[in-house]
Amino acid sequence: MALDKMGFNSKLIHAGADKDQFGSATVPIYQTSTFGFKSADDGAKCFSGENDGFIYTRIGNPTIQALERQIAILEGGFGGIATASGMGAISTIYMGLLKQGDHMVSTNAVYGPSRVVMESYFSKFGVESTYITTSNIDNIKKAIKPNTKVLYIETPTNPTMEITDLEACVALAREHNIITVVDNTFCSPYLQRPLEFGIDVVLHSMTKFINGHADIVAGMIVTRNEELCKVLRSAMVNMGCNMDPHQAYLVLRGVKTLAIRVERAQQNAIKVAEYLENHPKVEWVKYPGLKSHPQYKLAQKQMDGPGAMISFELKGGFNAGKTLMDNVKLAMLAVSLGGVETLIQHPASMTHSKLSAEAKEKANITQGLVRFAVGIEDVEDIIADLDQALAKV
Ligand code: LCS
Repeated sequence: MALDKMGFNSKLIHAGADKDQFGSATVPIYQTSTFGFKSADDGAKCFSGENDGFIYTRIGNPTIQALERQIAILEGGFGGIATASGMGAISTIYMGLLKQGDHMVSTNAVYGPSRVVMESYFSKFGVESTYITTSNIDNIKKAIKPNTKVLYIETPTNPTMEITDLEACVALAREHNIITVVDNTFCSPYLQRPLEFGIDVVLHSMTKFINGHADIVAGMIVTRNEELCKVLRSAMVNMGCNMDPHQAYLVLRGVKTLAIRVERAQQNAIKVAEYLENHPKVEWVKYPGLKSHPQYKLAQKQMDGPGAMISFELKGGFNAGKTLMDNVKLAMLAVSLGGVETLIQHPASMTHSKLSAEAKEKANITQGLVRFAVGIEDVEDIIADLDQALAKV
């Protein structure tokens, strides 16, 4: 059966499984830095692109290529570019798409370092950027300038769970000849496929849901067309943001269970979000599966489910949140998300601590905001853990 005719679950199992000469069920780890050429002519032709043999692992490797193909198929794109980390993917995109004098419009509540890289480093080379609440499309319209080249969207945002209308962004960007980029980490391709809405480039921190087992750091870019794929692959290869074959093997192993992991974590998250919303000590909860979420309808339109990330604030603000974090026992007090284990963290002092106080305020990253990444444990245990910790607040 052709891969493109398969359902999502079948693609998870079969799209990465390039068979080797022995018919192995999994993709072998080609743990090599370099590949021998058949002849001097073959070497020259591999470099010129006439022959498609492998050359050197920073440029390409069979284990990594199997993963790139699989994630590109899951996202419905032309091709994938694997990177050492999610930040490697983001830096590659900035480097590949922007030059001196260009401008980028971005979501203000993006993952902290996605903004730090642009404001602290790319700004030194004359790239300008503006950060706004992209869930309001009028803000994007106002932020676009004649030199805007990239519209960079994170939806839902980390950690504020704000949702941006992908279709509206594409329509607006096309009017102005702007390349659209979406960080799809919080959803994974199981819950959201931005290329289907016309987005040009998708990226992932595969450290999160795609790998799912909290044992590696990894990134991926998927482009809708060949031209963008070439530009970004060249940036990745030349900057050395490449993945390692062993890393690729672990992601190929983890991604097979993406659908059942996300399904289970999401079922748990719906119950946890409802529990929190009804708790007297909770001030507010932001979760796309709750009717109280400001973009609840939009989430239903562009996401196949609300996911497993929740942000909330307790009535006692930061001190109450601190007491909660110090008293949970099953939930691990740690950054990251999308693994099988439940994690809790405080964005203002942890993942987003490098943002200025003003940037945090504009992005709604309040001092009291607690981020909860729901895992696949028994939901009764997750709720009992929160219950005993909240009793101490
Ligand atoms: N994009 C998003 C939405 C992220 O959440 C992260 C990491 C990245 C990109 C960067 O990926 P990495 O290089 O770490 O693979 N988010 C983290 C977080 O929320 N806690 O710790 C890391």
